[in-house]
Amino acid sequence: MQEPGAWTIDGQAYPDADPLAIGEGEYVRVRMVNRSPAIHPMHLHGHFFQVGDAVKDTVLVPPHGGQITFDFLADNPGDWLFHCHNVYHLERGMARVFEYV
Ligand SMILES: [Cu+2]
Repeated sequence: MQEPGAWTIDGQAYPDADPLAIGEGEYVRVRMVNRSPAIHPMHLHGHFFQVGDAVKDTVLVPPHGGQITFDFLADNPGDWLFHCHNVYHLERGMARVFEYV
């Protein structure tokens, strides 16, 4: 059970969240659906990705069912946090770790 007020990604609130296993050299597709009423500026450490014509490390996911999909190349081995840049969301669990395995 998540505590009330937690912000989750796929039902898990960091740090009580499973790492997301990726492999070096893979293209990783991240598909996000925002079912909350808040906008989420999602930030990936250690990598860049393309959204439209722009190369970014942060993308805004619109509220009320907004969807964003991006791909990144796993070319920087390590453990990398992927999190909402709204600090009050991050502090209540809105993060996961991409872990190279
Ligand atoms: Cu957020």
